[in-house]
Amino acid sequence: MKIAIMGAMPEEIEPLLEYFGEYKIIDYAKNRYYTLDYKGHEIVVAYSKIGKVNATITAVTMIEKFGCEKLLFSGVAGAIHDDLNVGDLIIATKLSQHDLDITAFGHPYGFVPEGAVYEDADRDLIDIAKSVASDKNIPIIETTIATGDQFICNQEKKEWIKNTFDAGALEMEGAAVALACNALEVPFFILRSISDAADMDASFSFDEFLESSAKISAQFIISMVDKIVKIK
Ligand code: OS5
Repeated sequence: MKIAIMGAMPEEIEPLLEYFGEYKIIDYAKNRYYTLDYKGHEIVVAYSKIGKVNATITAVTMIEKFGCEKLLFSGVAGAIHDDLNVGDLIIATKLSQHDLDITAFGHPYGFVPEGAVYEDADRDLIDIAKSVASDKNIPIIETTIATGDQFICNQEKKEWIKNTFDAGALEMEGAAVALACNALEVPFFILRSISDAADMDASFSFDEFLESSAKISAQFIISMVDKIVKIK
């Protein structure tokens, strides 16, 4: 089993590399890929750099060049739901691109012809996450994630995303990873820990909590990998 674990920023994968310890480095297409053996399974770790296009390049590279058969994303997100707090873990059930707009042609936001407004995450990986959460007594929230090439730090914009996509959290890469993985028929899972509330204080909260929230997400991903390699 070859498993991809990706983040968008260095801080999102550093706790993983620290935990796994020994790795080889392969530089490809202006990105660095860390390959390692874990309990007899191959793992490829990388951060994509920020945004949907970078995330797509990395996800496709991990699948097509490195042959990864499952992809796990670990990182941070802005909260939409008022009951989410910094450090809370959310898992995406489905994802949508909130900045995709050809509504001028009568289509809904997030939709292009031959596509869909939402991309579903893999049910089996979600079930593994739920079983890890239950084993370890860690609360996780299943929700829709909205993705766009914008750092959201505005209450009005956040409300619009909430009302248009019924999303509980937002970020800048997940739906791109989802689209790439579903197109290539590779099961994927998106985990995020809340770093901010996507409001006027978001950039300050993000700077303060990026590292700690990224660590919370990475620790959960490691437990999931342990469960995945036990099943296989
Ligand atoms: O990857 C981006 C999306 N992430 C999730 C997220 C988010 N997305 C949208 N809106 C929000 N309110 C969100 N909260 C969490 C996080 C990340 C956001 S973009 C942050 C950019 C911060 C930064 N800019 N420069 N540096 C850091 C330093 C630097 C310099 C050179 C190379 C790398 C980093």
